[in-house]
Amino acid sequence: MAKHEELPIPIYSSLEPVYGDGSQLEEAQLRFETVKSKFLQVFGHPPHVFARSPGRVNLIGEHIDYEGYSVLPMAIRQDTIVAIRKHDAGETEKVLRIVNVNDKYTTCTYSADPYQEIDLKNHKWGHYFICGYKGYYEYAKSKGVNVEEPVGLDIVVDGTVPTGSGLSSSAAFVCSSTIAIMAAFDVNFPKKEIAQVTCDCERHIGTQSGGMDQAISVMAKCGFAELIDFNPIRATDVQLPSGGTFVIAHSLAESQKAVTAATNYNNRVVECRLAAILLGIKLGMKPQEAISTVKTLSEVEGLCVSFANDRGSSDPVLAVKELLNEEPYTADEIEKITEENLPSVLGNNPSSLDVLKAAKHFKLYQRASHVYSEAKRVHAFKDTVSSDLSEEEILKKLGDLMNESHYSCSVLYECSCPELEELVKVCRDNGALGARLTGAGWGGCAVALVKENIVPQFILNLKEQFYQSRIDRGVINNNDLGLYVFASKPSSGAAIFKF
Ligand code: NG1
Ligand code: MG
Repeated sequence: MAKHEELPIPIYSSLEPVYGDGSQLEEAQLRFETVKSKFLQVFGHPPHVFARSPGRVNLIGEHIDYEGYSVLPMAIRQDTIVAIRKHDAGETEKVLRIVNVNDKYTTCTYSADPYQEIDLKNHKWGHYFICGYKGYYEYAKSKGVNVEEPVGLDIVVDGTVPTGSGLSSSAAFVCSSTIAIMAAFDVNFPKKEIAQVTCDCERHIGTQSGGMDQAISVMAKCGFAELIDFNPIRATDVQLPSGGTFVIAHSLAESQKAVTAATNYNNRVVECRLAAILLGIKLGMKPQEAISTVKTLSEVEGLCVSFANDRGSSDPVLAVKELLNEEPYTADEIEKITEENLPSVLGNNPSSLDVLKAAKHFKLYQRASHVYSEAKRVHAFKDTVSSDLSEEEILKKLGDLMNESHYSCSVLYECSCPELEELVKVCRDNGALGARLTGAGWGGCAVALVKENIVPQFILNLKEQFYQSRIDRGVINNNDLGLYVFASKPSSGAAIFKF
């Protein structure tokens, strides 16, 4: 039997295989009806095909995917639906018209040129569709697929993944767009290849992302979290202990990652890259060799481990401790070691240059310590789940690992914020076995591991102790609380619908 990740995206003629047969199905039926009538109303035709792809919650393994390390997310039920119709070759208007069922997002129109530049200075929600559009053409071309001349596309989008929340609304949108475009052009590829294409193409938005979000959105399986490995992308099912539930809670601070990339997300990617190069040099590589070959911390882990072995340990963090300065580095200090100026060390990549312009100093020791220790926690989490400990002990250990992960994100990686700190504390005070920020951070959601039998009370307590004051101040509406705090089961991955 072909491996799950080798299979193409499933094509269904009804909603049940994805949305089950309960209340979720009813909600989905309504959404698909709304998308379809919007389509008819705006374009005067029904769509040819629909695609959907879910958001995700990362259980553990934060900010390490772009360093080549495995992560452990699960898909959530919230998703993005994209309905699409390809114009006939005869239709003259070669534009992509992208409409959202939510009027908050105004219609975006782009040329059908697949090689157009995305205007990053002028961020628009439709840009994520264009990422998928460009990705499809780049990929199809590389595969030798006979790509047709660009034609116009009509598109309607409906998303339920809250934006800026660390639940990957962006990947849900990019993946559902890419898959809808493929379906409109009547091609389908193995999931692991689509996971790679969508990861690569989301970078057109200007973030130097890893591949976690797209991989889980495309490859998720209902009922399982997945251990996602990179290079090559692979997904291994992880069955979570039944006595625990993951509760997702929004800090109500929005994390605008595309807008703050230079100081937050891309800054950390650059710091990790510089840390890796410095470690490579300290461990015997010639500066030129390190600059041209070392891209990630995982690539110098072997050297770090041998260094640690010589001192009777196997922990790469030991090499970081001994070889990097705990004090932040200035650009000058790094350049003395690399013997080359930083812009050229970073290949003059435009988004890295933005980082250099904005950065005062570089905390290489802290970032590398986070990455190496977090990578270990992912494997400890996976091993704990499949160990023969009692369920009680398993849950306790998973909670501890989540707490350690949060501490590392907060103190070493500095990607938390006051609202997340408060929320994580409220979660722990109310009986969570562990709680941590999830996703990129700097706002967005926390995820808490809670014993199944206390979930309703736990959510009530969060309401009282975290959300009520914000409802009183008008930050959110009482009726919307269910959008901001909810328990989540592992949901299924991307799908195509042809009715
Ligand atoms: P968010 O911002 O939660 O979608 C981002 C990255 C991931 C990963 C996490 C941090 C994108 C599309 N996603 O996720 O690849 O690096 O941060 O673990 O940028
Ligand atoms: Mg995102």
